[in-house]
Amino acid sequence: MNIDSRSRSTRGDCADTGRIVLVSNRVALPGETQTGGLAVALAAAMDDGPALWLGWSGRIASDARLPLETMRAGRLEYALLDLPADDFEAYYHGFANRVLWPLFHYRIDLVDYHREQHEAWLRVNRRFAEALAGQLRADDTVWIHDYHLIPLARCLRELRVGNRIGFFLHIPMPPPDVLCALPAHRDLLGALACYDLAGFQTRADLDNYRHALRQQGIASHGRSGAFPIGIDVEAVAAQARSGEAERAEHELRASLSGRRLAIGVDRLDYSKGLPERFRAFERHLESGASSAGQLTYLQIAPPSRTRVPEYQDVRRELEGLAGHINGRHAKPEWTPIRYVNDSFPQPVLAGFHRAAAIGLVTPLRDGMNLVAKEYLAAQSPRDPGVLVLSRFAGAAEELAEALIVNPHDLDAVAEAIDAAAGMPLRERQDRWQALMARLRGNDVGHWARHFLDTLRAEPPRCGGGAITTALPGPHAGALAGVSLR
Ligand code: GDG
Repeated sequence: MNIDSRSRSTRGDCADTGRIVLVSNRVALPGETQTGGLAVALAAAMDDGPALWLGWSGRIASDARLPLETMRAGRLEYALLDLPADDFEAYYHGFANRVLWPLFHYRIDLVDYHREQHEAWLRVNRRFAEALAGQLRADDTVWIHDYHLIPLARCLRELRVGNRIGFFLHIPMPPPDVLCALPAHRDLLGALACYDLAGFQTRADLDNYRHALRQQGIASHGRSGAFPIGIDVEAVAAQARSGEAERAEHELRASLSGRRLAIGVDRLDYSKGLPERFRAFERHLESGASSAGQLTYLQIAPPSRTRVPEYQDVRRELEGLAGHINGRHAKPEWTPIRYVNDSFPQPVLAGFHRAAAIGLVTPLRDGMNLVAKEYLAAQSPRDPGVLVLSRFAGAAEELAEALIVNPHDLDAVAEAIDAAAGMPLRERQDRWQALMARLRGNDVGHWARHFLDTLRAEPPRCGGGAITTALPGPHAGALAGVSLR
C-alpha cells in the first residue's frame, strides 16, 4: 500500500459529513442469516447514509495482501480482507475466543493464554489497519466494533490516520481485578485509551473501565460513555405479525396440546447459562407448583465456535441434561424440554417468541442480550408474555419490569417461572408496556446516532500522527447517557 496516498487521504478537509466506516471481525453481507448479536445490530443500525463496512472475508489466503474484495448494496459498500492461516488460527480461535471472550465474561478459569497468540492478535490488527487506511477518506468517521479489534485505533494512528475513531465493546467490561489476569492488560487498556470515544453497554461496564485506567495510571486520550444497544423495535414487532411468523406461531402452538410455552433462544455459548437454565427448569418441574407439568420449554441453541473445546463441553453437557430431564419427567404424550441445535430465520423466531408465555433469558454474564429485547418486541399487546431476565445481562439495567433473577439460584429461577406462568393479564400488560416504552426510547437507530453524534461532537484529528487530548466539546455534555472524562 502507498503510504503517501494514504497520508494525503487523511489530511484533506475535515468536513463533518463523511461516510460512516464500520469495522468488525465479520460483516453481515446482504441475504446472510446472522445469529450473532453484533451483526444483527449493525445491519439494523446502518440504514441511513453512505457507509463502508470492512471486515474479514471468511477466507484464509496464502497471500493475504491481495487487493480487498469490495461490493455494494445500495448506499452500503463492503470491503473484505483475507487473513493468513496461522495468524487467523491464533488470533481468532486462540486469543479472541479462548482468552478475551472468557476473561471479559468473568471466566478466568477458562482462559488459555499463549504469548504468541497475543502477538498474532496484534499482527492481525495491523493488517486490518493497513487495509482500512487504504480505503479511508479525510471526512470518514471510523467506528470499530468489539474485542477482536481493540488495538486497531492505535495501529491506525501509527499509520498517521487522523480521522475520528470510536470503539464499541459489545461484551461486558470486567473489573480491574479480573482484567489483570491477562498478562497484557496494561497494553490492552492503553489501546482502548487511544480511541476518541470508547463506548460500553452499561454504566457498570463504563465504571469498570475507568476504574482500571485509574488503577493503572493510564491517561485516556479520548472520552468514554455508556451506550446501551437497542433493537429495531418496530421491525421486530412487524416481523412478529408477518405471515411467516404467524405460520410458525400457529404450528408451534398446535404442537403444544394445550400446554403453554417457555422459550430460550441463545447461541450455544457457556456465557448464556444454559445448563443452569435446564436445571432450574427441572427444579420447577419438581417444585410441586401448580404450573409444573403445564409448561413445555423450547430451547433454540444454534451451535457457535464449534472448534473451541469449551463449546464442545457445554454442548455435551446440555445433551446429557436434556436427556436426563426428559427421561425422568416426560410422559408418552409430552416432552418437557425441546432442545433444538438449529438456527431459524428472524421472522420464524419472532413467531416462536409470540407463541411463548415466558421468555427465559438467564445468562451468567452478557454485554446486553438482544434476545431479551426481541422477545418483548414480538409479544402481542393483548396477551403479552413475561420475561425472566438474569441480573447479569446488561439488559437488566434497563428492563427493571422483567422478573429479574440470579441464574445461579436455581430455586429463585424456578419460582420466577411459576410466578410468570401465573401472572394475571393486567400485570403482564402493565409490565410489558413499561418495558416497551423503554425499548422504543432507545432503539438501535437511537443507539447508533447517539454514539456517532457523540463521536462527531469533537473536531477530528486532521493530519494524523500526533495524539492529542480531546477536551469535551460544547454539545457533548448535553448528550444523555455519556459521561466525559
Ligand atoms: C453480542 C453480545 C450483545 C439467535 N439465534 C438465532 C438468531 N439469533 C440472533 C438473535 C439475536 C442475536 O442472534 C444474538 O444476540 P445476543 O445479544 O443475544 O447475543 P450475542 O450473539 O452473544 O451478541 C451481547 C450483542 O453482541 C449486541 O451488542 O447484546 O451481549 O454477547 O439478534 O435473534 N438469529 C437467527 N436465527 C437463530 O436461530 N436468524
